[in-house]
Amino acid sequence: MRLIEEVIYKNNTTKKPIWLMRQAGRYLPEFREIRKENPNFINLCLNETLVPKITLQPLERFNLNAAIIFSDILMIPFGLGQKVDFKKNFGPLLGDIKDLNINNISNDSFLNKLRPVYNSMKQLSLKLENKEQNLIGFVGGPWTVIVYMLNRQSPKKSLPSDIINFKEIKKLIRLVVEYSKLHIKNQINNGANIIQIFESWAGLADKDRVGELIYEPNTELVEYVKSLGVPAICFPREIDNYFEFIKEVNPSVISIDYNVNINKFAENVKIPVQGNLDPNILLSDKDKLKKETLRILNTFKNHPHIFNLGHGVLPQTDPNMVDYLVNLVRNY
Ligand code: 1CP
Repeated sequence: MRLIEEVIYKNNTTKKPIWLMRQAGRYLPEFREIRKENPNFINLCLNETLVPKITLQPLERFNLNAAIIFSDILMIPFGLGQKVDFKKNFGPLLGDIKDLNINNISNDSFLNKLRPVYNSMKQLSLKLENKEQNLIGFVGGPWTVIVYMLNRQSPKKSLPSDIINFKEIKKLIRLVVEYSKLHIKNQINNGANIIQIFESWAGLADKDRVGELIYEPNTELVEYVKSLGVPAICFPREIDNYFEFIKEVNPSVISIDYNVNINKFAENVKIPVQGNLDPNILLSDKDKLKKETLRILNTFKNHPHIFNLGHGVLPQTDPNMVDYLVNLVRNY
């Protein structure tokens, strides 16, 4: 059993595994090198030579406990046939959902588009077979995915009213849930042994509709992941009430954002916790980083805990700071 699984299944509190959201990416010069030659981000995510390579780049540098496949939550809209681009210095840019022809979507059409992701996963699982690292697959939370599908770009802080009032929101959530399950199943069948669900825009869901928009779809995915014998980590970023989320959704692990006050958190939850260092601390200095890292480790000392950030590694992060952090946690 690998370390993260020991924390999840055996409630091990003495060992503190670590991986980082966005651990592969723009803060690594070796990634930027590849990215420069591959301006089309979707094509990069479908490249069966480069995806395993990029996924393993952070593991070659740092003593991490997991690899997370280099991919994106927007591969689901892409698989459904929506246009998805990534513009430099802007982020994702999607086509109009009106152009999406529901009648043309089938399991076969979806799987044919995403097959390279599963082939990359298979290669990675063979490479990690006898290693101590877990292999994490992921999907976006259904709400977060439809926020991009409808808004066509990052919502940043708020959503336009035509999205909030979109009449067919339930139908769209159903579609995304069904294909997320298919995506999860194929990642697990090709070797993913943990699934993380990134509900990054949970904080933007209408408080009165959090049940139908967040809890119900996440519960369905968590139950599905567990039924396939794999743990499900949920990251409902900036959700109003983490305790209610845990009670309603019952994930294997709750991943918390960096705004969560952890002082009272551990004593009020029974499940393992993942998080929650502010990625901005990695931009400061080693003293500050050490102090904050030890505060988090000490707070979760007697609780099953997977060390991680409260959101993704920022592009301007110095890799030496990441190395310092990983060693601090592994030697704790
Ligand atoms: O080089 C570039 O310009 C691309 C930057 C980039 C990268 C490195 C994007 C575009 N996606 C990724 C990879 C990625 N995305 C991973 C890889 C695995 C890892 O190392 O962690 C993962 C897990 C994601 C997941 C993802 N994509 C999320 C959920 C996590 C989060 O950050 O909240 C979201 C919201 C996206 C959408 C997306 N894709 C890319 C960007 C820049 C964004 C965010 C845009 C926004 O702020 O709304």
